[in-house]
Amino acid sequence: MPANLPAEAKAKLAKYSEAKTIEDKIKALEEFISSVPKHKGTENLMLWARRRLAELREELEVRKRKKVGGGIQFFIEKSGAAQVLLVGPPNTGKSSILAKLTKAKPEIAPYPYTTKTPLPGMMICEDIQFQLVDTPPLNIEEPESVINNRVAGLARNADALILVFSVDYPNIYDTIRRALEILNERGIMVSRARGIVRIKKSRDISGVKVEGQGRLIGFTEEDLRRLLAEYRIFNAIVEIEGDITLDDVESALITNMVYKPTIVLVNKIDILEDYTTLISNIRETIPKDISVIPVSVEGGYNIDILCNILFKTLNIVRVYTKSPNKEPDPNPLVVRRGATVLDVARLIHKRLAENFRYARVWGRNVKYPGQRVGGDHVLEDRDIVEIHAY
Ligand SMILES: Nc1nc2c(ncn2[C@@H]2O[C@H](COP(=O)(O)OP(=O)(O)OP(=O)(O)O)[C@@H](O)[C@H]2O)c(=O)[nH]1
Ligand SMILES: [Mg+2]
Repeated sequence: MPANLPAEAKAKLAKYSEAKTIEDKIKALEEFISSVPKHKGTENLMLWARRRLAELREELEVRKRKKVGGGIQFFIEKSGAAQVLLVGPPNTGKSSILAKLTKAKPEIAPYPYTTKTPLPGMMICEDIQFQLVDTPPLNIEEPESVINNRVAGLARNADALILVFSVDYPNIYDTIRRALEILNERGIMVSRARGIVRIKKSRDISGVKVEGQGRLIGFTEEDLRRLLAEYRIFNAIVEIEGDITLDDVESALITNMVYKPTIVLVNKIDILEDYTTLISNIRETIPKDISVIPVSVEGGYNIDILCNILFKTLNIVRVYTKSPNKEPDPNPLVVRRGATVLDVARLIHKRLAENFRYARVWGRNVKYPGQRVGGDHVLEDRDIVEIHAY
């Protein structure tokens, strides 16, 4: 249901997203809340606004405490090809996974709420590394718990999520549903649903540019520009995937929903004689685009396939660059699937892309090794590229 916000509320929301300090954000959000008419169409919006306000107030508290000393660090700087967050209810084996796949030494214990702060470790997958981050558990019993906001905050910054559940939960289906709800209510989407909208405000471009392979359903780019202008957004890239309506764009603007590629691990299957029915029932209850993998960390079952699954879920490929008459660089560039030769040139240097002439490619998508290709040639995993420029 569309929110149909009055102009005043839209202006306040713009003020909120432009605010630089937490104090200014809190003030703008308070004003926004009081300017929104209360009806069915604004229910979700109000839920989001109140929750965001609570998060901001909490953040302000934490900062104040930090100045005094102490305070917990709830942000993990990214490293490696992607940051992948281990998320789930208590005692499901998140820390055990981190310990198994990386050199990190988290605390592991047979009781819930062992992990108190996030902890990173590097997981080696062939010639690249993913940063795995262990997190404190989601509180399923008390969805409004502060810890859920913090974990969602970490998830917002991550590139992908591994949701970890365990077969020793009495009602695993309900637990999974509630965990997904906790994330969704905090703006983290784990499924692509119909389509995705990402709005990137940028001063570097002028005007509103639509990118991606999605389709605008029932509206034009001009309608989109008009809507963004109402929110005082004049320079932005709007990335769309799948089928997008104008309502989807407005929800993305208002609630700041983000999509995170996600896989679900169902751990401790060593306890069960037969897990096939359980796994297929779980697959039935969650969105189809999420892989559900039965694992046993302690038994070492299905742990070795995680690299491969992460690769697919993150939708990335490795590309090795080389100079003429030299061996390829052993360290690959990691790019999104569908990236072209020109995208890779741009990654290396802006000027290399501007002065691009042609490239030679060795790999799967060429007719013979070292084939000459243009800038729009799409690269495959493990391709070797030699770029020639003026
Ligand atoms: N049977 C069995 N037990 C496991 C497996 N993986 C982990 N465990 C046990 O489950 C308990 C909890 O493991 P942790 O790794 O601490 O779980 P966690 O999800 O990090 O727990 P919190 O930090 O409290 O959220 C420990 O006693 C582990 O030894 C497994 O594959 N099978
Ligand atoms: Mg733990």
